[in-house]
Amino acid sequence: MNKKKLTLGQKEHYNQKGYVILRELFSQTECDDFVGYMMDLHAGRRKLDGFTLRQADEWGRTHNQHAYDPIAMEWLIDVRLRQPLYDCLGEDADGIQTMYFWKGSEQRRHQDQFYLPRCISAWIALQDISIENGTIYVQPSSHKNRLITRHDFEEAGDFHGLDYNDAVDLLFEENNLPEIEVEASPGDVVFFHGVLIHRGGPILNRESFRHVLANHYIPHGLTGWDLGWPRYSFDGEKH
Ligand SMILES: O=C(O)CCC(=O)C(=O)O
Repeated sequence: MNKKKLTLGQKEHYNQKGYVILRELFSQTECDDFVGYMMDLHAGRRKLDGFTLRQADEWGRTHNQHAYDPIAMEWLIDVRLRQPLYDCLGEDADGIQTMYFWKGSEQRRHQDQFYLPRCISAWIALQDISIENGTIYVQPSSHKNRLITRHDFEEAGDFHGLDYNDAVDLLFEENNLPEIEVEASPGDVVFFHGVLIHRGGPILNRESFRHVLANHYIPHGLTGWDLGWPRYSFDGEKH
């Protein structure tokens, strides 16, 4: 394993705030190469079996590209991500999901563990990212409050009758904590807790790109993973 552990301060930041940013974990060249590759795929200059966009709109995003693309797989289980994930989770991680964004998502507030129980995220900036091109906004320390689950929408549930994102907005208000935007440069990685409330911010410059690979992981020892997707350990093992 790459032994570069999080410092005590970084661990404390993750535990208290629900996220930690490691700067320049990947090089500019690696980021540029990946962005170039993704632009080529999008333009059809390169062919890759299985390559599709998740949404119908022009820039959409890819979903679980690692399942058919060895390059995306390398980015999911890159050794430099292993120790930070270990330090945040307290155990080794398995990769379960990748999403490549060419542009900002403007996705409403949510908690990733609603979709992927026990997950943690490694959000990898492949270029400069700010409020201009639709960075993510996080509500620090919101991971210390509750996770909204599907049970909350059942008849006796706390958020019965509400739309999921409206429910998260309510929880966000109740938390009464400030929200901050993430500023990132190529190669920076934001590790964040799956209960942390976050969103894709508005894109102020509609022409701008915002190349990001968002990876999701679950604890290696987690049993009862029922989404039916394969999980990949950092040793490259599929299980
Ligand atoms: O990058 C974004 O805009 C959204 C990412 C996100 O919500 C996630 O990775 O869970």
